[in-house]
Amino acid sequence: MVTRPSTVRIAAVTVGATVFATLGWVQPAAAQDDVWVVRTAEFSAADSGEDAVTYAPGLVPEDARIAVVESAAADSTKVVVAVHGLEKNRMFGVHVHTGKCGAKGDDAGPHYQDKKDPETPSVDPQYANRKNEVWLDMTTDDGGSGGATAEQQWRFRKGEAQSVILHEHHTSTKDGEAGTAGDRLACFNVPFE
Ligand SMILES: [Cu+2]
Repeated sequence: MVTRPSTVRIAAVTVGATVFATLGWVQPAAAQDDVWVVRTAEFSAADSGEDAVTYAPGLVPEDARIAVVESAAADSTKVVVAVHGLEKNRMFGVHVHTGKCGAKGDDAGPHYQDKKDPETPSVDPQYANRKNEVWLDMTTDDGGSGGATAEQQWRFRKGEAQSVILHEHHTSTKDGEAGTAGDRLACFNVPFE
């Protein structure tokens, strides 16, 4: 019989303009479109159904942690990711994907693209690039921590960007394999807005 650790903790908080308004904060008129999404979690087993799952426990252990922050204004979006407890001194490719995490890495679907490539899979650098997609490649330090920030001059279409995937290696920019970063190692559900 397999018992799952009871220490898995998921802290998930979305702090939006309405919350601040409820608390009595003065909301500047220009900030109506502002978005502030914060998600943190510990990774769990691939078949756990949790919001953060690992497909490669040797590289992304079940007690590793991830935090993602989305901060968006009128026509721009910033995404920050931080991780802890991953394989040390290792390169990871990281992207925003369209679908939700599942028991298999492929469940999260392709990369989110501002301008959608008519061809799939999208490996054309004209579409599969760091301006049209959200790339958050990172290299972990001696302690297994890492982080990255991406800034875009556009906003997500609501409901079309739902996860962050950690990949095997940094992201290629070559024609014919642009956007690819090897196997999917772990996935984290983030409801980008
Ligand atoms: Cu990806």
